[in-house]
Amino acid sequence: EKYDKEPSRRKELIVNCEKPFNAETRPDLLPRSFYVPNDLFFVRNHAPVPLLKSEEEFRLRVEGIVAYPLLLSLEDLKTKFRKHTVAAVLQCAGNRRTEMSRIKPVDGVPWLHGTAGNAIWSGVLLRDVLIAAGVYTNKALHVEFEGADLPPEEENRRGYLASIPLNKALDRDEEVILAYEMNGEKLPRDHGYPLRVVVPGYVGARSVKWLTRIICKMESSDGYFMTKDYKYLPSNMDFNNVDWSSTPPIMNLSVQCAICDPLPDTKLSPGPYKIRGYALTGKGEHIVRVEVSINNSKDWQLATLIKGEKVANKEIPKRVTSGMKDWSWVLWELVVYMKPPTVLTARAIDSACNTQPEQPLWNLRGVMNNSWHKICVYPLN
Ligand code: MTE
Ligand code: MO
Repeated sequence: EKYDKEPSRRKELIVNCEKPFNAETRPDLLPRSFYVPNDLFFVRNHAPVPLLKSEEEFRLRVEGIVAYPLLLSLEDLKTKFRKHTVAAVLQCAGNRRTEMSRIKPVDGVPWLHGTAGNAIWSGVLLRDVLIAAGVYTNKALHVEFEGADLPPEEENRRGYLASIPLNKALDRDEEVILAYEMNGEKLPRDHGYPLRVVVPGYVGARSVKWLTRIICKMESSDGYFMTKDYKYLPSNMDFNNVDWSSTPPIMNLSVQCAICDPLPDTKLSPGPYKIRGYALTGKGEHIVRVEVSINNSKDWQLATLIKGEKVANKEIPKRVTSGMKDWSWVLWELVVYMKPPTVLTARAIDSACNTQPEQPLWNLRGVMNNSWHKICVYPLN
């Protein structure tokens, strides 16, 4: 059986699909710590988790439009390159898809708002590896990543594929890394052991797990998840008239905000409550404001933002970059007196004044839903 070597998993995850394993964090667990514990972090797999015989045997190939193709062991990466640490949120483009499907059915895993998570990633800068390989910056325009897993969607291709622009990869302030640690621990199998890409500020689909190959190319990847999925299609397209080439692959995250505690449809007696959630954005911008309404979007109050920097009382290592960009989420909280039934709404604004739409913009794949987050709370009896 292809799925009999899967890792063990926490029962607290909300499982949407066992094979391949797809599970989100129960949203009310998310704001409990600034970094989501590894075993509670959402998992988005498209195939069985690849099994590595031994760490010593692992090799990463770096090739394509480069002067010096490389074959690197994990030891090479750890000893020949400077270690880099970045705190970055990962969010699946399908986060909050279920809410969008209330407008009209969409195609994809029915996620709530639990497919986002903040973590500390350590490894080496992709930039350093590409420079070591002598990438031809006058010719190559994209960097393609290949994972060791084989999703059925990839058909006759080699593995899970995605690419990012070479500019993003080479810019040290973008902090794209090849990570072998997550929150200070060895990368867990579900999250890409032994090596994954982390592309800060991009949708999760570009952060390729179980990375085995990097290819510098002229064109962006023709992988399934670049060309026929993770696209924000026009709202008039459905399966009968879909034209995948009409729309580019999604890269940057947009402003997002979610109420995590209380959970939707919770029954509460009247009283003071602390509402909690997360907010995030793309392009290295940071969240400057979260507004919350407890009377169905009539009046708004400012939530307190929590920008944690410490993990287990240890400062995360100072960035070697200019550090002007922010790839983490923020947590937020607001104490209010609630009298159910009522509708709670939350919305965020980032440092480039990006805002969220009031309603989801429906699209076939149900991606990039960043509309105002609304949940209902009901009286206890
Ligand atoms: N990489 C590989 N090799 N295979 C995958 O199925 N899924 C992608 C991305 N990288 C995927 C992958 C998607 S769609 C997301 S949202 C993130 O991994 C999820 O990362 P996580 O499972 O560590 O949370
Ligand atoms: Mo995803």
